[in-house]
Amino acid sequence: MKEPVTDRSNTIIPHPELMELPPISMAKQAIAEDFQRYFSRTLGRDSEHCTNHYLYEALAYTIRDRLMERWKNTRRAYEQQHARRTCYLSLEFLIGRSLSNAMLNLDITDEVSKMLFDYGIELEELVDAEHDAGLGNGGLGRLAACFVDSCATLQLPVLGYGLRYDYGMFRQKIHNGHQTEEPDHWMRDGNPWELERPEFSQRIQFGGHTEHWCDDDGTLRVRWVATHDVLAIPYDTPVPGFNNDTVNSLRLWKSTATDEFDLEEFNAGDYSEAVAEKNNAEHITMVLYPNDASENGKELRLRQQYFLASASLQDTIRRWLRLEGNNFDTFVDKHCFQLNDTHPSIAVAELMRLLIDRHHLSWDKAWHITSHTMAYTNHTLLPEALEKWPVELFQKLLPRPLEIIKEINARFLTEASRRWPGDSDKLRNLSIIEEGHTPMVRMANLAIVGSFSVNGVAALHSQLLIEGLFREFYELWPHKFNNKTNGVTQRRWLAMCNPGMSQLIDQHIGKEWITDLGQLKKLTAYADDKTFQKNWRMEKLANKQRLAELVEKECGIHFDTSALFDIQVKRIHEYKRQLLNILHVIHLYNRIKQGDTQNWTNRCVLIGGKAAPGYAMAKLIIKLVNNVADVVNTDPDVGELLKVVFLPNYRVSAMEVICPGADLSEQISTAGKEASGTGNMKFMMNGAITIGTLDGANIEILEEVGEDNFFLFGLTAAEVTEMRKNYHPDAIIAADKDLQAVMQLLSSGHFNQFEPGLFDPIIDSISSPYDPWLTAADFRSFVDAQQQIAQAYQNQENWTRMSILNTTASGKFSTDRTMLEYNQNIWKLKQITPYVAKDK
Ligand code: 26W
Repeated sequence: MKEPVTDRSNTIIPHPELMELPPISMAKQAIAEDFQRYFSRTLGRDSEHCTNHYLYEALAYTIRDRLMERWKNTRRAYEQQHARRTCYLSLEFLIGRSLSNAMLNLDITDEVSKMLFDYGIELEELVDAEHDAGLGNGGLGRLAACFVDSCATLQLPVLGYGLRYDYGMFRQKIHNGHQTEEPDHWMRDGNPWELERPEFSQRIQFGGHTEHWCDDDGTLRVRWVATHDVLAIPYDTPVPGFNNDTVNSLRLWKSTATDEFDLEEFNAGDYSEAVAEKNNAEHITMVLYPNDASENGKELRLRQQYFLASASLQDTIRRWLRLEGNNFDTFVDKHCFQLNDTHPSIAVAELMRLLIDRHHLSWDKAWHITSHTMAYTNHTLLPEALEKWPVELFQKLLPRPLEIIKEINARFLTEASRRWPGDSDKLRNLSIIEEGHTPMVRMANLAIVGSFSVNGVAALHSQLLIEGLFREFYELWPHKFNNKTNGVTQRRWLAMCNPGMSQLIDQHIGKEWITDLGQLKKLTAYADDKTFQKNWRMEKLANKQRLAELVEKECGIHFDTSALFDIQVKRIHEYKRQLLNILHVIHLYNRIKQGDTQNWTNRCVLIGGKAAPGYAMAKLIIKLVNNVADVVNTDPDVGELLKVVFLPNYRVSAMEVICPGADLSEQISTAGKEASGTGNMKFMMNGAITIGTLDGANIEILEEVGEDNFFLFGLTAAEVTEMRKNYHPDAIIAADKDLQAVMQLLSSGHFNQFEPGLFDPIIDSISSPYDPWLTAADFRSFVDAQQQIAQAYQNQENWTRMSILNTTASGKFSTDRTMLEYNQNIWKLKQITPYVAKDK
């Protein structure tokens, strides 16, 4: 048995006075004193070395101090009350910035702002000095961040577990219209929000082999030996609740080498090899994988997944042993592990291993615990995103977990064959191991077999899961399957990012909506009130102004705030159909060139989002958007009628400026492909009107807001399935003059004068009978809906009314509601009030 990784956990008992801190004040004067002290003493800066970054850092420490006692009190309350907890396991937490969020939750934004004003400093400048923590790709990662925010506000004992990547989501630059990627070293200037906890480090095993042996009692045991171990060091980030003294934790693991050398290698003179292994250890948490849909099967990715699962489970068991001793009888009552997609689903095998090999539980006891604590959330219907790992790779990297997976599978298939005797097709589909030339471990099957709950993220998505991808599992275990429609946190996505509109709301219905979004319904009474409408419009205008400034700075294009702001921001993917959007832009451009501009509505189109670096088609779509933008924006015939930009480096902090300034929210995926969408909710909350297909949560948005306040178009999911069987885009193009003209402009090379043939793959995909995204099929209905929108925008009073009604109907889409549903049906946690911090 190896030594524990660190002995810094030896606690000493200090004099109680050491822990007796005077209460911390929230008053302006006290904040000013701390701010000054951090700036001058801790950071050692003076007037000659005064950058926004140092001022930001001093402010961050000042604010963090005000979270610290609350943080400790929260932890203490959970421990002393032996609270049942949920561990939210996710390879991604797309946090963005933390400063404004912390100030909002402590309700000290105004005091801080005044304090800085006295020194001649603008709060916004310091806020902008913070780098985004971009530890996620898109929807799934941001959802995890919204979830932990809501759990803190709801005072639920939920602990986020993730990875502390040195490099987050790449920085996107645009060169000659092409995407290029730059590494995002987001912690280069330090990260004031995290607290290292080396005393809780864990050892993670890789490689080696297993030995089966018999202990003194004659019990068969397995040990996993000759492994190459890596250390996992936890870093905690505070997650403050809104005005409620709760501060939960997000625990992110960093990988580092153990202090051991391979002595044999070393003595054999292979010093560099022995040191190289250290390097390998550090690599595990070096970088976030930037793929958000297709799985690429890299070994390092599997290492990341196991590293997260093992470190988090060992950490949970460590805490259990400390608080409850070596008895696992009530472990199930006190834990739930929510798996954010299949990415951490190796946790099923790892918990089995820890319970059996380390803590000597029987298989049946260990399985009871595992299958009653694991719960799995699916986030995608795209088959190419379903994770599979070669058995061979598993054998090399994780031989012991693989043995356990095989045993789980054998027992599971026995159970399944009792239900369907002799139905080998069915059993083959259900099996965790996919047989074939390269046998594979199917992570979704492992997750479903090992979990007591399986959920989708919007009503349609959950329905399609049980009808399609997971049908046979549903037949076996209908009780496991459920829906939990996504949400977003209104603290960040309305209160923080749209202070003007928030204030207007407060003046009419008070502040309760910040923790009870359903309250927004009360605003409905003002939807027809002319004064309220005017004020609403003024706020929207100010937000559009702010967005226009961002566009001017990043793209050098002027957006006139009286135009319709038409926005699509999200990862670039064919199924999300940025292409359909740009076809409409080309159509508008063509109308202008034809002089067909009667009754015109000026429009500013913004598209933004990152393409996975290896996704050629997505990158080509970015290039097309940029080329079309160049042609449109420089054509004197077009002028103010139409502007188009591709906004580079879309990220959380950009969305905080974008969604308050949007008039129109583009949610135009091929029906049945977008699991939920969450950008759609942010736009709605901020009073944008949606143009959308019946897909994901759009359907629920439409249900809430009503069809008078939503622009619906396109085929339904069922129609998509039907049309795919017999799809003839050429006939559609031939029958539609407008689409024909658009295709003509594209194939004539009008947007690639000096790059002949560049867009051929795009042209081919639109005209292909095998185009899975049916872009041509939805063109006509999209253009018609856009035309209605252009007309509707000319009636500003009615548009404002629709805008207000979108905000007032957005109550359902708070992650507070989502978390309450997870809690009612899956987690069953008690809300816990921490001991109140002593403030002056
Ligand atoms: C294997 C690589 C990989 C990485 C990430 C595959 C798939 C993913 C995610 C499933 C991508 C993702 O973010 N999915 C989005 O999740 C959101 C939150 O539930 C949904 O709102 C989006 O519809 C879904 O695309």
